[in-house]
Amino acid sequence: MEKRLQEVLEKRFHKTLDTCTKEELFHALMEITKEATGNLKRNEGSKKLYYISAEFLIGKLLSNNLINLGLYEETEKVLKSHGYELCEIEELEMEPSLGNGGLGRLAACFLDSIATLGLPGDGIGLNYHFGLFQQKFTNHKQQEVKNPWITKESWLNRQSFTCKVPFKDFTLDGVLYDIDVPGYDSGCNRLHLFDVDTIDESIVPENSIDFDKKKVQENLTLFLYPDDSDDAGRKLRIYQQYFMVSCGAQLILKEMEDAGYDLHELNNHAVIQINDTHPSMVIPELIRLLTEEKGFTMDEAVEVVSKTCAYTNHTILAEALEKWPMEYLEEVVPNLVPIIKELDERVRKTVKDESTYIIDAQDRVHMAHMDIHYGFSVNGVAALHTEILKNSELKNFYDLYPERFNNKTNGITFRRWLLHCNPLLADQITEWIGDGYKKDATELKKLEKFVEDEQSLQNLLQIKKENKHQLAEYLRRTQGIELNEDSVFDIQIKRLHEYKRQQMNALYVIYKYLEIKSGKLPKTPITVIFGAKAAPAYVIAKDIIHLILCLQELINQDPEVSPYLNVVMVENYNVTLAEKLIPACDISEQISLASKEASGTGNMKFMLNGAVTLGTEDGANVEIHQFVGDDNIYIFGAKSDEVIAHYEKSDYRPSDYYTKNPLIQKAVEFITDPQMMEIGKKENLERLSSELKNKDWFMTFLDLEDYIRTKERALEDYTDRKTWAKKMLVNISNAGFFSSDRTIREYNQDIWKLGE
Ligand code: 26Q
Repeated sequence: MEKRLQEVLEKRFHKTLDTCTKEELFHALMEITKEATGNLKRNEGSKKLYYISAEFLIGKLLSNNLINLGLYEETEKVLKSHGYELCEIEELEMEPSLGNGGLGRLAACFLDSIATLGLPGDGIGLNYHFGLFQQKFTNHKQQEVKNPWITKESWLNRQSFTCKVPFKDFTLDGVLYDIDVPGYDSGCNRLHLFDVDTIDESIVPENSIDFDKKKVQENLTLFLYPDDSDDAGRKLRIYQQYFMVSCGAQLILKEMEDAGYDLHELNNHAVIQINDTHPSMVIPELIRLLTEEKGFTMDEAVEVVSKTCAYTNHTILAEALEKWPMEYLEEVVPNLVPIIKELDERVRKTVKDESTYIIDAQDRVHMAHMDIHYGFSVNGVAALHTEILKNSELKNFYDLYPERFNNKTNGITFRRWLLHCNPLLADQITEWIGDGYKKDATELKKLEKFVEDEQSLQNLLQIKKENKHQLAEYLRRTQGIELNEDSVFDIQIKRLHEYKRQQMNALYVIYKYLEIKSGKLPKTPITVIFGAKAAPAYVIAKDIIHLILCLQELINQDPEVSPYLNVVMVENYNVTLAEKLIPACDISEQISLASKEASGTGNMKFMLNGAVTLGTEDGANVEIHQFVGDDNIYIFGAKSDEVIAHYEKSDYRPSDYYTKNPLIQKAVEFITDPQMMEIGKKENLERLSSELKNKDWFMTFLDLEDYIRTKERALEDYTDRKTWAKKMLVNISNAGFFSSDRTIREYNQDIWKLGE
């Protein structure tokens, strides 16, 4: 490594390891890493997976790739001997922001595991130049600015593949950039990101995310749209989605033909995993290409495509299920309209249940319905989620096709979420049980024998303390935030959404503030940390950010309260910040309204890093609970059945709780307290308060009292450090199941069947 580094620095910059700048060193390391990845063997086989997704939230790649290539330690040593830290070089890398949250990060973890397991499987997505917006706070509000992450030299490798994508009034040329995906001690796959050569970054002003929405040729791949977009944004999303699937479908067919396969046997050589409904148009697009260009009859095309495509559902929120007005499709992708109508006709001929039709009475196209009728597999992402799909949300489809439904509980890659982000813990685990767990995560179970060992528990606490210190240093340096390192770190980091109930956590903060004001001091100081972006058009979500930022100022400036309670909202929460926050966490907040969070994956990352979950019986929390047992998790709140019943009967009234419960009333009233109004904006605080009192669609008040009680219990238990350390260790030892290697093995066994 040292020799190669010196060579590259000399050739590129006429510098040496002792004279180069950190930027030059970063670029040399990137070049060497790309070279080493390029030299890996490609994972191959007679059948290949295509994981098609509008999002791949891959995070920074330098350290991750060095780890997977087995070069990390050597590189670290060489840099150290010349006075550099690898982690400071890594800070120069821009984080690609090609995802909103869970679904995009899941796709990235999956790519890592697919490559690691040696399976031939590539990702297909879009190369958004500015990705998801960058979040700035001004006047206690979120501001969105563009995030130009692509630098002159990057991980992207331009490929020669091109294709034409026919829209209504014009045709766009698709070009392809690949990012290599090295497996951990394994071969390599690729992430294919399609782009348009005519994109014009200059149509977006500095410090803004505005642009001319009509110039599709110039804007198609500029931005990733957040999960709650305005109308103009929605139409652009159809452009993006069709562009992605058309390019993807053409690439897949070309690879199949190049390999000499008969396209009539496409399903024997390719499987396409559709990541939520965002890529669903790949089904009609493949049918279009096969019938128009490859001489297939409609019957032949429909049959082979249906045997090739599999669909993953990530949500049961009705508003997130994509339904496109036919009018939009006619305006954007008229080529697909007759095919979608034909697919709908075929359903109408054989299926009685009108609720499953692709085109509804309002002439809207239900993407998920198309996926289920014309795919061979439908999966949910956690046990509870899949049960809810089968028994309520998609019941009518389950009745039609029970054999298609299956569960694949999500997972995370332990390379990034343990080895990279928490080297102290990873090294300690290796010392205790050897490094077999790095390839077989279930070996973590061996840690359980240390739960009665005093010294081991002390070590674990010491590691947590050091990680909290490192986080404090990092936030001081990068965001000017001061943390009380001796406080309990209680962390909620995820996209801002009412169903995730950051507002409930904020109400706890108010409760605690009022307690402290009345003289009831906590035994251990508490720091409540938030990180979240809100979709720019999601008004209430932005009001919740406003509330948190106002509380942060009020509390941190109050000398009576701030020694005991602090609120911190980190700016621009992203993968890089998650990697610093998670290892430092004591209490992991997973407090969604039961039935609403399909799985969650942050919950798994926290568990793996020795945080204890405070959560509802929702998503994968249910499975975490089963693994660690009642004593090692704090569960509260209504169960999913109860919540679903409330929705069915529409009998939840926030006012019932508000008027009867003085604790809730006092906390809610404080949102619009004069002190708060002085710091924040009346309009925002009043709107949020009235939303809670009158609507509270995600039933904050239903669970608030139990939440406060349970959180108080957790905080009390935290003071018994030894008992708490046991809980930490039990969580780590049971995290093995949540490795994405396990998830991917299951996808392969049950759905993809690669390498048979
Ligand atoms: C839809 C239409 C128009 C514009 C945007 C969208 C859109 C974009 C992104 C809809 C949804 C998303 C993202 C969804 C998501 O991240 N879901 C999460 O997926 C995780 C991985 O399975 C789960 O763990 C989370 O529970 C789920 O919320």
